[in-house]
Amino acid sequence: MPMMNRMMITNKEVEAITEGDFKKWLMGFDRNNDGLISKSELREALRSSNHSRVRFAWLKGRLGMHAADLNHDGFIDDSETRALAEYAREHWGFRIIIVN
Ligand SMILES: [Ca+2]
Repeated sequence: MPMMNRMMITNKEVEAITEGDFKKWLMGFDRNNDGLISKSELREALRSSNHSRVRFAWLKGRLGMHAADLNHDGFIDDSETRALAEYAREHWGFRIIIVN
């Protein structure tokens, strides 16, 4: 399991996390250690986040993947985590500080 407590990612009582924290959390679900997040790995990350809005992990994962997978290869790579962080903030209620 990723080191980050699942509640940290969505609990509104808790301070927002940084983009770097989000990336670490996400990459904790890189089960085959290929440096990419697949659809199923993203789904698992969403399920673990335990947020009330994340009830349909399959669909939400699919939409998130669609939004963040900029080169359409079916994976989230290092350069696409920013797009996913922005998507997660807007659509999944994640509290992420994104510094431009
Ligand atoms: Ca992977």
